[in-house]
Formats: sequence, structure tokens, C-alpha cells
Amino acid sequence: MRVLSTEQVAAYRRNGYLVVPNFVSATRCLELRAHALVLAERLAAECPAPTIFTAGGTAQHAAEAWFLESGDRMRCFFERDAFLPDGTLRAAPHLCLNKLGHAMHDLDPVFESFSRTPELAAVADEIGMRDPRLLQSMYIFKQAHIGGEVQSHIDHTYLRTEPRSVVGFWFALDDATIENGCMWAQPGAHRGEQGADFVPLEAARGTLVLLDGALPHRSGANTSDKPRHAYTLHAIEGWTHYPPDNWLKRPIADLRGFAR
Ligand SMILES: O=C(O)CCC(=O)C(=O)O
Repeated sequence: MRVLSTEQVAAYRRNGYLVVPNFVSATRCLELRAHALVLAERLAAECPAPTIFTAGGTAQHAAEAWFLESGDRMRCFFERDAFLPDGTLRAAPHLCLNKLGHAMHDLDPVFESFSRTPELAAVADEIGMRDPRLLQSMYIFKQAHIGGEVQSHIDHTYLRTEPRSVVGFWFALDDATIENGCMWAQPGAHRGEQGADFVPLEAARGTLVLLDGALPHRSGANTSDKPRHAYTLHAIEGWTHYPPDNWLKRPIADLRGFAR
């Protein structure tokens, strides 16, 4: 199976990103979206008091452990602006979430089948991955009005292998526009080229955006009244060294690829 053209692969290498419209059908996107809301409601109900994410001291420590121990689990994380001054949530918990993370691709059958497809296996192969392993999944809500900004970063900082190998597979489950906080990336910066401005990666529902692990990218706050749901997978090469001081603690040998 061939999914990307030679020109698309060349553009990915040159720019460090590739926007692939219509990669997933709208129906599949809406199925995942509906399922994520049900899962979110369950996870939010199971979550210890969400106020633990607001304050300093012990509370902050608990919040960090909640994050750091989520690499092989499904957990929910709240938006900073979801809290009223008295510490209570502005709306139903699942409408206040920033994201779910970080192992839905292994632990949830609906996410698993979205994450492991022959088309994704072909894309990974076409961009030169030899032994892709799924390390992390995130369901990002970017809620209307309160969806926070994601500051510029490279994924290799958070998911480090030696040598560098991480690739992001980001799926627009809603139309992502400048207004509702689409991704932005700096073309060519993964090759050390400096000077290019960030460009918006507007993406209609069903679009796949590939991101080289060394490419600076960010997304704006969502000040609009339209949510911007997205799902993202990060894959690393199985033959690399995965240093144990990475925040996400999973042995590389336990990770599986794109095949079901
Ligand atoms: O969806 C976003 O706003 C940011 C996602 C991101 O940074 C990533 O998938 O690496």
C-alpha cells in the first residue's frame, strides 16, 4: 500500500511537517470523538478532587505524580482556566478537561483500532521509520473559550531517544483553524534552519499532520466558541536507546507498532 506521494515525503523532509487532508473519514473521527467524551466522563468521575491541580505545595506534588505516573494509564488533566476562584469547576468535569493521556492506544479498544491501521503503518514506512513503536497517545480537547495555549516545543525534549527518532502523528477530529487554536510550526527548523516564521497548520476534520520530533511547534489558545478536538500519537524507533530518565517510563520492548 502506498499512501504518501514522493513529493509529500520530500515536503515532510524539507519542512519537518506534512499536512495530509482526508486521511481519516469524518465518520471515524466522529466515532472517536463521541467515544472520547464517554471515556472522559468516566475518567473525570474516577479522578481524585480536581482541585489538586490548582495549588502549590503538596497539592502540586500530587499533581506531578498524577502526570508522571500516567505513561501506561488513562488519566485526565484539567484546563487551568476551568476553575472558578473558589476552586470549583466552571462546568461538567468532561467539559473542563485539557487532555486525556497517555496510553489509550494500548488500553482502550476504540483508541487502539484508530491508532493501529495499515495506512498508518504505510506512512511510517514511507517517511523512513524502520521499527515504529507507539509510545504515547493524547486526546486534546482544546475546549471552546478555555482551551489553553501550548507553547513552542520540540517533542524530542519530552520523548528522547538516542539517536533522536520521535515522530508525531496528529489527527484533527474537528476543523482546526487559527480562531480555535490550530497548530503552528516553523518550517525547516528541524534541520537547524533559522529565520522562518511559524506558519499556521489549519486542518479540516480527518487531516493527519506529521511532525518531525525536532520541529518547533505550538498551538494558540482557543478563544472561540468552537472546540478543537485532536488526537495525537508519538512513535519512536524500537532499535534506539530510550534513556530511563525520560518522564514516560515504559520499557521500549513492551511497545507495539502500528499493526493490530
Ligand atoms: O494539539 C495541540 O495543541 C498540541 C499537540 C502537540 O504539541 C503534539 O501533539 O506534539
